[in-house]
Amino acid sequence: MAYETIIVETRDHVGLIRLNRPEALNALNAQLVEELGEALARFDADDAIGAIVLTGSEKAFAAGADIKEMQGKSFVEAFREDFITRNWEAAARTRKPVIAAVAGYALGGGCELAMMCDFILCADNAKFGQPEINLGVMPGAGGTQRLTRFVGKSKAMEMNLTGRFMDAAEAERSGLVSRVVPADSLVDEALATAAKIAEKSLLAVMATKEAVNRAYETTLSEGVRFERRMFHALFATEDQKEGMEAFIDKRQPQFKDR
Ligand code: CO8
Repeated sequence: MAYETIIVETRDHVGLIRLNRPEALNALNAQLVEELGEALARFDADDAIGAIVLTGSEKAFAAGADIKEMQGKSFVEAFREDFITRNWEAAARTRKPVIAAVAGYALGGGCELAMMCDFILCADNAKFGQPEINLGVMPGAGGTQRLTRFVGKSKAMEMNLTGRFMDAAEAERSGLVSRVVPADSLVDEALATAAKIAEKSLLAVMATKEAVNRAYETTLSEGVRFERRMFHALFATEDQKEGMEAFIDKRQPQFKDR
């Protein structure tokens, strides 16, 4: 599949997707969102892939939805097409882990896209923000919801109401990102992290991802019950037998994702 707005590569068992509209700081237009949805779905369905890295350039992960494309839209158009929701949610729908590797700007829809991934590694030059308020609108893809869950009401409210950007240190301090790394090693670090995940049993990885995500959707007692049931279910896999046997035999496990 020939893509025009993203670059897709495979490194060992990791799928790497780079957003690639340098002329617009990777602003997310309809074509990019469509292509990204397609690439994520392909990696999700590819048995050779165990984890996915989504990144941009050193200057921008993505500076938001494409304002030039969006500007002329009417309410009726936006509402009838449910303005780009279908593929926007692709990162959140992917069952394999998706790591956002963010350098430079992650603004508006760019910040929302990063937050749809399973975790965010960022470069020391990263800047996160929800500046939609400056355009006379508000976030439309999770900025008021996911950011609040990540960093708490006070910070999310301030960022959404003022449009102020958060730098990498603040993003790490507030729990928005898992780690900050030097900009020139961001993609390598994200690929190494993804490769580590890809070595595990895919079944255990997917079950773990589902269980952590459940923490955002339900009560503690329901979440813990869900976790326990998933834990029990993994005893039906060959990978559980192999993983525990390998530990006892003092060797590396050979998982088969079965
Ligand atoms: N859309 C379109 N083009 C953009 C965008 C964007 N979001 N961001 C930057 N560009 C373009 C600029 O227009 C410029 O193009 P040109 O050279 O043709 O003039 C080029 O990229 C370079 O940008 P700048 O010259 O502005 O670069 P600077 O380094 O001076 O500034 C900034 C960088 C601070 C990132 C600045 O570009 C900026 O403020 N960009 C807009 C950020 C923004 O407001 N983002 C939010 C957009 S709205 C949104 O994301 C809503 C999402 C809702 C999703 C709903 C789904 C259902």
